[in-house]
Amino acid sequence: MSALVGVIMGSKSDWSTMSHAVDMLEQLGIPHEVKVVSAHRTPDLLFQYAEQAAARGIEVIIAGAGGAAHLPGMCAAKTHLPVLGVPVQSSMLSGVDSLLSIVQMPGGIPVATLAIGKAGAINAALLSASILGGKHPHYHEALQAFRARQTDSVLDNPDPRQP
Ligand code: RP5
Repeated sequence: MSALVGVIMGSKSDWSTMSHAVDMLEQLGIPHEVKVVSAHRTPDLLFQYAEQAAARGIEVIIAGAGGAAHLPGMCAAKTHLPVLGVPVQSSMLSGVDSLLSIVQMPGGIPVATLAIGKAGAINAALLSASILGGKHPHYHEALQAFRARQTDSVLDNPDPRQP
């Protein structure tokens, strides 16, 4: 099946964060593609990617970036698809710069902004399943199964001294 979720990031250095989104998409069985697309270094590629994504069958875009993180916002400006922004933890400002760059979109062009770093990447994949599940119910089922396993893992081992 062709990709339903496009995972893009500003640099290969974002992969250690964004790989968590991809791992979760794989766990949920959601077809996806992964690519480095930089708002600053490859702006023409970003426009092309965002403009063509819907016609290629992509239904959700996850965009991760760090620092002056323009990628999710510029991507959202060029597509009607939902864009989920993941702020990558930067070395200088610990990702607060990334978070504010992504979350503070002006009214009119939304980016659904997740938490900084690994948690945000994982949750972007889970949110993709929520969005896709409206049209493809089996992704809602995969999401519910994941959440049931997560609940069981807490209930089955509630002693904090046990690993
Ligand atoms: C952003 O600049 C990327 O998303 C990355 O988080 C940050 C640093 O990129 P590199 O200098 O590591 O390539 O565009």
